[in-house]
Amino acid sequence: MIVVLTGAGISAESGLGTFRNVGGLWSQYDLEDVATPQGHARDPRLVLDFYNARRDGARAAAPNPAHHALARLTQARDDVLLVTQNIDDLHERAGARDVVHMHGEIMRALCGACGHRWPAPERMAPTDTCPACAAPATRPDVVWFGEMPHHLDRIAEALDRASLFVAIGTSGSVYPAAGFVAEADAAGAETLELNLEPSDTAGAFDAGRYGPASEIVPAWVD
Ligand code: BV8
Repeated sequence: MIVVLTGAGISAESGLGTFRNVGGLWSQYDLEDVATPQGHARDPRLVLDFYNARRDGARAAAPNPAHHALARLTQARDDVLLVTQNIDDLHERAGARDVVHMHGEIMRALCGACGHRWPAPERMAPTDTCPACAAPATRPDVVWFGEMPHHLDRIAEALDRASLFVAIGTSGSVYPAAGFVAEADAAGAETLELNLEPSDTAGAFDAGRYGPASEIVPAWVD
């Protein structure tokens, strides 16, 4: 079993912003204002416009060679679990199968009242209503800070069986994703970090390869 965890760094060369690099999203916006339920309750228009802009960016972006390499890996083997922290759909657009979006998907909308999910409209507004229950409680289908990520049981079960865990393009700053390397290590897996430069958690990995994802991920896959 190979578990791959991707973060914002794999989409950087597709033109999508990362969070914690210089000029990253969290230097432009206060995470508390745009990526928490409290921020959404305080100013839904600010939050919906933040995600409208990121959805526009994701639609305009194209998968890069790193996304395509991982797609080839998931097509060639049936013992790979591709987990992403990213909310863009570049893995899917590169042809990856069964992508596990633990932090949700920006291309989908969610009704906070009934839990209905549907393809997000071009622009979401606070006045939108749910197509299933008509409640004015729509939001992007993403996991905010303080909210439970998706598919944690499936991920934990895969980490427990993993012989290899590979983290790609993530700073290892956000939990519980940042704790996956320790879970894999405890299960006896080999752990590898593929990143632009050593992350703050590089020391937790058995090995690391550094450089742009579009170069080092195909080199690892192929
Ligand atoms: C939760 C969706 C309860 C929205 C995001 C301990 C245990 C559990 C929770 C916590 C804990 N300690 C603290 C917490 C709370 C919190 C947390 O972790 N806070 C941090 C700030 C300390 N966690 C939560 O709230 C989570 N939920 O805890 O629920 C619970 C309790 C126990 C067990 C389970 C649940 C929810 C977190 C999810 C938040 N939502 N995203 C959105 O996208 O707007 S998080 C967001 O930041 C991303 O999704 C991503 O996951 C995260 C980290 O970003 P990265 O992907 O790593 O990106 P970053 O910019 O940081 O790094 C990019 C890297 O790429 C860099 O290293 C860079 O060098 C590299 N790079 C750049 N260019 C390239 C490159 N690499 C290769 N090539 C390149 N070209």
